[in-house]
Amino acid sequence: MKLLVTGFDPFGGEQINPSIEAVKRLPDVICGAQIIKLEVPTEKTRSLPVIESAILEHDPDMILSVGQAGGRADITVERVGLNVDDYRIPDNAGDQPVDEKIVADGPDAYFVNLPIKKMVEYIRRKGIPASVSNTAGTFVCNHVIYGVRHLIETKYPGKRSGFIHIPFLPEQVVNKGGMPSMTLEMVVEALIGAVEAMIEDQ
Ligand code: PCA
Repeated sequence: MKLLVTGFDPFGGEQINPSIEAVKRLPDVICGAQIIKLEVPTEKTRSLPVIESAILEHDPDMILSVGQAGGRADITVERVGLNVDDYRIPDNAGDQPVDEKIVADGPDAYFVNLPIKKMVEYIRRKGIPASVSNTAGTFVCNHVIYGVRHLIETKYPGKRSGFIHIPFLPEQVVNKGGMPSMTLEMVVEALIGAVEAMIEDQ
């Protein structure tokens, strides 16, 4: 079995994005499954083509994308992607769509097709706080959740995809007045737990 796990480059004035830092530190094999790691630009236009090229190159069974959600206190496994781009800040290419559809004639939303409750349970079992999230926002992460699910529905049937948001790292919040954070070691452990749940569910 093959899993594609993606993280984003830094955005919004941050020097690092913990999502790609954590993804890079994952083992190459988890529970016998091959883990392919990919950095995705925090850009509306390039994010999905970069992921689709990796799907074509590697033919993964499942795709798990990871993104930073600054301000959240725990690991959140996302339930749904909405068919809307409504960016509160410009993306890394300077794009700032407002109330635009991602796919003109696509459904309003896609539920992710990964075992989200089991992923939360496996992360919690490692002693790491986690929960299901019912909104991924309307920025590039939501774009990727919706867009990858749409690719699967329309071009790559049988694959499964989903998304995990992670908090800031402690070093990112030193001057952010009480903003929650989580260490990179914990985030990496959490992602391993989530991947174990995905593999066992397959
Ligand atoms: N988080 C952003 C996009 C890239 C990332 O890591 C988001 O939540 O949309």
